[in-house]
Amino acid sequence: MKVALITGITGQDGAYLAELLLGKGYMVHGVKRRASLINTERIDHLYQDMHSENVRFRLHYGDMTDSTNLIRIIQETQPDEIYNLAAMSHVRVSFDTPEYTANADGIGTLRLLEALRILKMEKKTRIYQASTSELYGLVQEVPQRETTPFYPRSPYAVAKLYAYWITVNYREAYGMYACNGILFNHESPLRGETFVTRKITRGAAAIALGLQDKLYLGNLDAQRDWGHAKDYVEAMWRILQQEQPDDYVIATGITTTVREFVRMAFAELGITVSFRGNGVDETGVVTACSNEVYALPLGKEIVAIDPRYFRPTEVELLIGDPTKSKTVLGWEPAYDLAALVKEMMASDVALFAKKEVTQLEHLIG
Ligand code: NDP
Ligand code: GDR
Repeated sequence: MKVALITGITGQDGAYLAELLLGKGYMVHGVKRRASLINTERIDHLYQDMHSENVRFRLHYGDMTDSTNLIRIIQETQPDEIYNLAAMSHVRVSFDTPEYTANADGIGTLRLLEALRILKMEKKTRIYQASTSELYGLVQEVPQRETTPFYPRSPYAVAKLYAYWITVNYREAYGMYACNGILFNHESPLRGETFVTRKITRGAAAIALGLQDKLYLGNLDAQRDWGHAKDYVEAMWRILQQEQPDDYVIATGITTTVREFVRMAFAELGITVSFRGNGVDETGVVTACSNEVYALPLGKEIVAIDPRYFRPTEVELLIGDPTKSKTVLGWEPAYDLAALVKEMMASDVALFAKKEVTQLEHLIG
């Protein structure tokens, strides 16, 4: 039985990847931070009683800022594959917590790689590094591919740049099977509530159900290449199954504005949004509402700009070229953006209907 260790298992990707690997017969170990409240909702359905036989899913307390802890977990679990997904992953928040972000997202990767060397497991264990399209930052070339120069635009992206290169360096210096997946934005119903897609689907559901007045957003002009997390964790696994270690862009090749995502989300509910004005004065207005269930007053303003959500330096345009991953990995996404929006919208409407959601307006992101 193959053994995998996933850092960041309580996150969006960790949950989908754990499910995928369990389905493939792996023993899955996950690293989880201690929190004052239990935060395992995304993986609770995978839980197996530790006392029963043939348990294939286990969690270990750990943190990317704690070397000795990581060494011990790797020594105990002896993984064939490590998926390093743990990170302070919110770009705007990284401007508030730059030092911590560098430590967890940058040096954290080094800690894992060094742990493998210290334990003399550098030839046994394959390691996947969760690299990001944020590395491209300020546009140098579109579509962005494996050879496009990097120009990071946030403390998050700069930390991830270090992680990217230390992964390449350990591959070249020590012959480790260490790979970067340069993943473009990927979303799902499990996406954190402060990332823009989930914020929009959640906000649209709450507005339609009369639970929220307005949705406050930042830069509506930003363009992202959005895919579904379920498709992207499949690519992570494929990256570690190749004969030779390498780095791959994972993307759909299609880019869409935040504004268009807003339109698509509300359209799922039968609500037509039209935008007026430019820049900070831009607002969304309901001009028509074809669905009686969510009958909002005509002309009601439902989207407003709050400059708090602007970033000091923004990444305006991301569009990836997935040619290499399609040809070498045979990877093909099953979801398109329309199917993704549909699934996220349906999930958030159902959550609100079940009253499982509390308002989180104090969260900025
Ligand atoms: P999430 O924010 O949903 O999950 C991040 C995970 O990392 C959580 O399990 C979190 O734990 C954990 N974590 C954070 N800090 C630490 C730490 N110091 N020690 C241990 N664990 C920690 O991110 P995603 O699942 O969306 O992304 C997974 C990875 O992929 C991240 O590295 C992200 O930067 C990267 N990425 C994501 C993309 C995307 O579009 N989703 C695109 C490209 C790269 P907790 O639950 O306790 O907070
Ligand atoms: P991103 O994702 O920064 O691309 O990083 P996010 O969803 O946060 O932002 C996407 C774009 O939307 C704009 N935006 C807003 N963003 C947020 N969060 N909240 C808002 O109110 C808002 N209004 C407009 C942003 O300015 C941005 O341009 C994600 C993370 O998952 C990273 O970890 C990952 O590396 C990259 O995707 C690829």
